[in-house]
Amino acid sequence: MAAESSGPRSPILPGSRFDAIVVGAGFAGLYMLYRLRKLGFSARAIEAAPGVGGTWFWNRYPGARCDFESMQYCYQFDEALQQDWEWKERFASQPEILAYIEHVSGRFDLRRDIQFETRVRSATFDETANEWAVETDRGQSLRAQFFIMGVGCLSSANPPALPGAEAFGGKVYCTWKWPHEKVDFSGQRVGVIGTGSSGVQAIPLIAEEAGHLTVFQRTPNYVVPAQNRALSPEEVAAIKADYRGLRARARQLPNLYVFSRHTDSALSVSDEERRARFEAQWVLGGLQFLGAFGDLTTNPEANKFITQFWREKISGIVKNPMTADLLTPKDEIFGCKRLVSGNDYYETFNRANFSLVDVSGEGGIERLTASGIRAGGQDYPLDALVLATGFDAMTGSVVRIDIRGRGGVTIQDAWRDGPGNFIGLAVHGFPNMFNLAGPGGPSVLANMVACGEQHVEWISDCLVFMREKGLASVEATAEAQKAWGEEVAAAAKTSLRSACNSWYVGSNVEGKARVFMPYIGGFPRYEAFCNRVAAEGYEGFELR
Ligand code: NA7
Repeated sequence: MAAESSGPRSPILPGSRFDAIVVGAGFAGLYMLYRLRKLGFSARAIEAAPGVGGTWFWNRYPGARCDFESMQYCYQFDEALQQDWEWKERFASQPEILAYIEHVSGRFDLRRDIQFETRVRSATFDETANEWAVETDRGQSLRAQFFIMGVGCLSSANPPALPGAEAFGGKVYCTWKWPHEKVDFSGQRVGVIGTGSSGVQAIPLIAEEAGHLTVFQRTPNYVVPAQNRALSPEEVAAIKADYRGLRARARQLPNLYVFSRHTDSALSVSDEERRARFEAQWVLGGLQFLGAFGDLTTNPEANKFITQFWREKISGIVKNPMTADLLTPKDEIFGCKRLVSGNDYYETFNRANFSLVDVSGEGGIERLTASGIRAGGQDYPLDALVLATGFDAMTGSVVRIDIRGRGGVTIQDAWRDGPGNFIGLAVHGFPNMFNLAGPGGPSVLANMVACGEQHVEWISDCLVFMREKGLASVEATAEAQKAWGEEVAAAAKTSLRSACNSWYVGSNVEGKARVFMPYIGGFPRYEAFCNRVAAEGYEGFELR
């Protein structure tokens, strides 16, 4: 487990001038640091947490687990590393992932260039020197030619403004900043707000411990059983025998992820065949359900079959018909919000110590009181409240830094109408700045670790190119950025996901511009764009 923040704050490391400053020591930031160092660039990573891991450092709530298979949701840049590490479960738990990231940072001695417990407050581009002036919350002034953000897509929390919060006498826990010590809910009356991945993963485990658990649900989600299990030595050995082959196959797939996927239309088969296919994907478990047919998230007719299937599944599991009905998504488009991969989620609602409260109505949750929650005119007494209310996704962690590019333009202004960028990596007006695995790239729609690696390698190549040519700055042109924005928007139009509310379009954050942020055109097409740009001498960038 990561180092805890007991005792004095992590020391301030010496040095104030670097080739690159990397923000964040999660999967992407760590690999960026490794790569920069290997290529002979001086680099410093700045990390707010007292340990490595990024989102996996903070999100340590009960049940936290990845929804991508562990043997693919890990680095591939080092063959010995991927051969040596032994994943225990098909879908790794947060402690296992954190242990892995800790192992990587130790194996490559990365910590010595990471300044922990420090936040980047501001980054200002100095047009005369062609470098970034970076200020931290510990009073440091650092400078670097390149400013590279690995700040994560799901790391800036979006807590609801609940009236009366200050009056509540119980304890409040947030899934995104869970205490490091075990929280004991034994015998307590616990409330959970939020039924996205975090809530769905935490609820069954909290229910086992709590005296009574009340879930306040605004929107029912599609929850597919993860079918998690221990990995057998035979399947691990089979993957390791051709790990490179598996990675190469993943690169040819839209989500950079090998799983059972069918490309035929849900409309092209009989009712029985369709039902059997859904059943088979359900048994396979997890996000693979999306691969049942090729048109589930593009064709409304195909999408509707899922709603019926889910209704039957839920009513087959949940005994109380009213609870089953509340849990059933009705008008929600399947796949609009991220499909949730859970363990024993629907089964948990058969417990005696459980209540499900619908807060989808006008007033929703009215307020917190001294002793609990008031919703729908009723009081629900609580000793503890768990918030699992999600994130200001994809842009939140970027725009909370005071970033100023050419002419003092802020990133908040530049992104007022959405996170414009070129191939997801760079923003016009912000020379020598790169953003890892964020909006404009496949990122959250694909294997985030592998996407991060591709970004890191692309940026590294670009920096080497600049060093060899003696270039001072690289900046996406306005034209290239506009054209890429059109490509991202055109790809989004083909998916039902762009037309409904979710964090993918920013609708969960008040006032946020509504734009489908990730690139849904598929990883192979995306990578081809990136490679073409590089092969043509960084076409679409102005090099000075
Ligand atoms: P999500 O998926 O954004 O889920 C947040 C949940 O919180 C969702 O059910 C929301 O309901 C609910 N919510 C948010 N605000 C409120 C208020 N004010 N009242 C009631 N309910 C509320 O976040 P997660 O952390 O679960 O998962 C994020 C990603 O991390 C996930 O997609 C995986 O990629 C990993 P809503 O649906 O908006 O009605």
